[in-house]
Amino acid sequence: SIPENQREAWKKYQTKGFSTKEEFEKDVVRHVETTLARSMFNCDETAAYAAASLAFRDRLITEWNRTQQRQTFTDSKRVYYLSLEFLMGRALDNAMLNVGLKNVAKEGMSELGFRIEDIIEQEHDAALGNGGLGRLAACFLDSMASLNYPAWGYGLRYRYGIFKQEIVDGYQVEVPDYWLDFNPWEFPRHDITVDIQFYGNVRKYQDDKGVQTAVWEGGEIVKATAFDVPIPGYSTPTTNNLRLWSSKAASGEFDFQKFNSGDYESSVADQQRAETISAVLYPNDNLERGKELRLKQQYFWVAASLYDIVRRFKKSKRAWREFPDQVAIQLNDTHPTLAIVELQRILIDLEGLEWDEAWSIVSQTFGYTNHTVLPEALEKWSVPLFQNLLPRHLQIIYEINLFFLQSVERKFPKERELLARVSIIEESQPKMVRMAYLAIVGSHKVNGVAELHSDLIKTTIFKDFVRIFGPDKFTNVTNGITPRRWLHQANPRLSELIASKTGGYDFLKDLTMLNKLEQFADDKEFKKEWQEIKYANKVRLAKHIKATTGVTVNPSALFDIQVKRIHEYKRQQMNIFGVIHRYLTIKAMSPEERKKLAPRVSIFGGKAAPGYWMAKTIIHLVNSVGAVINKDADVGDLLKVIFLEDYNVSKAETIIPASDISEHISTAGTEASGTSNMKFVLNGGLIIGTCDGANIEITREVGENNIFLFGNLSEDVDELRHAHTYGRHELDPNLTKVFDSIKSGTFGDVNSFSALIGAIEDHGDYYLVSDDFLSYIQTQDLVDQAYKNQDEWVSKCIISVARMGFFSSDRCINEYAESIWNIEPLTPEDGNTSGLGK
Ligand code: GLS
Repeated sequence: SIPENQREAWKKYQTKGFSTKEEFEKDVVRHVETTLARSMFNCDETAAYAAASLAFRDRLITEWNRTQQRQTFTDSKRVYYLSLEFLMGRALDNAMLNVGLKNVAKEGMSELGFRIEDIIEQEHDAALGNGGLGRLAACFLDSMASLNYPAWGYGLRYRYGIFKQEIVDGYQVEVPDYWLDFNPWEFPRHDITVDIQFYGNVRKYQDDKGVQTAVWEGGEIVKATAFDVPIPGYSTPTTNNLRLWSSKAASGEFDFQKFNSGDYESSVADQQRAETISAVLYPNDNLERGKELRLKQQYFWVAASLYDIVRRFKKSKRAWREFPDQVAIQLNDTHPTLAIVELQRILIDLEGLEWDEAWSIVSQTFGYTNHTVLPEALEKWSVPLFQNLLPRHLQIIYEINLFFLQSVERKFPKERELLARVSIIEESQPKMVRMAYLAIVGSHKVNGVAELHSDLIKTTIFKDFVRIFGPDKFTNVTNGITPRRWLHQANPRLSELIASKTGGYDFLKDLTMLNKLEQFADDKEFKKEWQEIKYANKVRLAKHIKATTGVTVNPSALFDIQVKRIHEYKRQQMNIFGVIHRYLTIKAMSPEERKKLAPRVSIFGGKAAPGYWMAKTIIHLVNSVGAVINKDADVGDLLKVIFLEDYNVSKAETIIPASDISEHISTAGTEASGTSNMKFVLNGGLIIGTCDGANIEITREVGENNIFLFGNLSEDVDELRHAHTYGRHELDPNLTKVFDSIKSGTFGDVNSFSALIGAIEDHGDYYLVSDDFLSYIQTQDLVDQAYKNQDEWVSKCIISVARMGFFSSDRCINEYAESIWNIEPLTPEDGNTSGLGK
């Protein structure tokens, strides 16, 4: 409907974004001088980072616009990925590499007087997540854009991401992470707002025709404003969108009347209460606490996202029954499960559909991914809390449950206990809403994140539901990682070496091409280069260790790394007990024996949830052990123990490429998948691990000779736990010696660590540390021996990398797209885009 002459004018001045060094420099200088109001005389590295980012942002937004127009014009089915966490890390380096202009930027910045490495370092991580679950969402966004899928992410724009961790006197101290001071990667959309209702009551009435309608009225309104983050695909024309919602009081202003009448505090209270909703990320990984504010966050985010999705669908003027042909919504864990209820509410209360028709649409639209079997992480919400905050939703949940239980009763008429077991409402005091059950009932597919995990959910926590819905509803999609960030960006030299042998950088789009490396596993020249790169990466990490901890480590030593959230089930305590065992062994060795030993640096990193006292105690023990061993001149380089402060995505990019061996040693059956295991192997490090999560599939791919597996199997865990409780629980003698040394005060105040030891000695050793300890230290000895034969070791690393193609998140996203979302890629060649594509 736009007249031709106007179209011409728009087209003529269409923004293109730079593509040459000169254009880039011009954009940078323009941003420094106008957007930032500075000049060449006061452009420091922060300003240079800002200007370079803005130049890239301009480019991305041009592609973003084209992508969105293309998706609208072709009216293609989109997937919406709902995740309460997106652990994005830094954006500039990623944007430069994905659009293929890092070299242009490097040369351009150099001509303007800056080193690109220094500019990249200026960026604050976008840390809107806790750990694996949030980083997975970020890898998925990268893959969806790189594979040209029409996809949106929806999340919350927390003012404070995961806290910054400081180590003070060996203890973790949490410091707020205020990251929004300057964030060039987001576009505030003040025109895109949604009013979100809380509290109030439900009034039911019958119209003239006797039809019952429910009206949710009263309560409180909070405003959601959209902030968009462009997500560039690697070497594709697609730039997708991550939409994050920020909360504000509906009026957006404080109450002047209250202010004038002297009621200062309550004049701003409404506003502050509203802003609290998107203020802070809950810092728990694999733990739910049932706090009202968390439920508020969930509903706020889900309601705003659905409003947006439904509005977009309604523009197409299609019939409601076509909704599942246009829209797929993936629930990243149970956190967004309310979306199921909200869509049902929209359809029956606001759009006037019949219950059954609405429910059929809803249950075809959603897919649910489960990320854990740990009972403490399974979400349950108290019914009274729900009743107060979301009264209409609770009614709908009761209806969903009623119809569901009726169908179960028809199918299994004589099984009363089954009904109680699978009810969405748990008959406890108070009653609880079981969110995972609601998610299963309201989705057409449920998936786990690695084979073992997907099997476990079918045989344990969701067993009854497999009987009810049949096995086809349950499926597996093994997690993956993006090779763009976790190889190309984190390890540019290795990426270059691989490119030189596999025929360019195509392997970054088809990771199975890595298999071409296998033929070089015995190639002397290649192995030498490989080793040099690993050594250089270790030197880089050693510098970081020196700068942050003051400890000097020898880059020729074996680097043994365990970085992840601190959790008893991940068993960092077993690792540090193993380190103490090693220390005691070295101390008892003769000088000759010591000469035969491979020097080792044990590196730990990770955050403990602020309220997780046992996890904090583990951090304290690691630091206390390090303080003693690192000062012990008698041991010297043979053993060093490092705790790296504030582990996050950007630090992971330095740490992971520097590992010789990394530890993935969870109690079998507890780690759903793990994804850092994949990152470490992809960067040419080997793994010591249990038969858990994706370790099992990594073993299948790389071969048993190229991984160090140990410990009990998941099928034996229950029996062992049972034996601890009801039999005599004899500890492994090696572990007893370790405990004795701690108890004798070798590592400082004995009382500090008594709970950690007590959990194993007196409280049933739930995580089976003692049961696996001997196998663990013996396997560590095998690692030592293997490392001494560097020639073979390097071959193992090369073969492993060559066989890692399966673990690309591209493979993973293609599986979701085919088996769950039913969506197709979209490129400018597809459909008539009226010349909108390139
Ligand atoms: C997690 C699991 O603990 C990890 O094993 C898994 O790799 C990750 C992504 O699927 O999800 N679940 C969770 O609550 N936090 C995680 O990191």
